[in-house]
Amino acid sequence: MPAQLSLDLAAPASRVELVPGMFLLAAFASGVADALVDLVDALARVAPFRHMKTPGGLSMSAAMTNTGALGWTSGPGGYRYTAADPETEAPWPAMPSAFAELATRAAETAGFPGFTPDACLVNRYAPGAKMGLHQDRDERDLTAPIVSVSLGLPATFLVGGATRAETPRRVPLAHGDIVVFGGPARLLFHGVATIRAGDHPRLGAFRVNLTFRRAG
Ligand code: MD3
Ligand code: FE
Repeated sequence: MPAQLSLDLAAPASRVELVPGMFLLAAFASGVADALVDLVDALARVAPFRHMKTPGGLSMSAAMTNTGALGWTSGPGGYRYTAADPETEAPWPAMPSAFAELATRAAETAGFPGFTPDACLVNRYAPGAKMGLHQDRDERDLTAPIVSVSLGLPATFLVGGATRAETPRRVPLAHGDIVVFGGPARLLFHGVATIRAGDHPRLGAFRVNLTFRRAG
């Protein structure tokens, strides 16, 4: 089944540049979204979702896990990418080829050919969870884009500016939507507004976000 996922990406992609370097590919993953959720379920049986602590000791409201050669972690030592899951000391589970292929195709559609992710951070939000405004700058190669796939409950992305002071723009995202951030958008401040209660047919009371990166 995973090998066939990419064949289902038949719908012509709509591509909207929301701010320079940031592209919304609405419904790009709709045809494979339920299969992606199956792969997330399998991943979470090996590397369970957990609430990481910020360097300051606060528990993050989104639960996280990773797949790929590198995984993003947060703890008393700061933010870093590691090859092993600190909970089990085992390597993070290998990235499913369907994940990597989807990310590569989405990046290419947005104008970033040759994107080969080595890390996929999986964020899981229950109603009430959110992600505060931050920049993603722990990756070695900041010329590579980030590809974000939204699954389950809808969310409002907050897309700010180059400084924390700018009022963020609100972008609604639904199951199957993909956003690609590259070039001038790569270091923008961004976050996720508090998830509202809901019942998604496949994910129930959860939103899951796959964030593909070139970390190493
Ligand atoms: C880069 N996750 O994991 S998707 C994260 O929906 C994260 O779970 C959010 O931010 C989530 O670091 C958002 C990734 C994202 C969104 C907006 C961006 C990356 C971005 C804007 C500029 C640059
Ligand atoms: Fe981020």
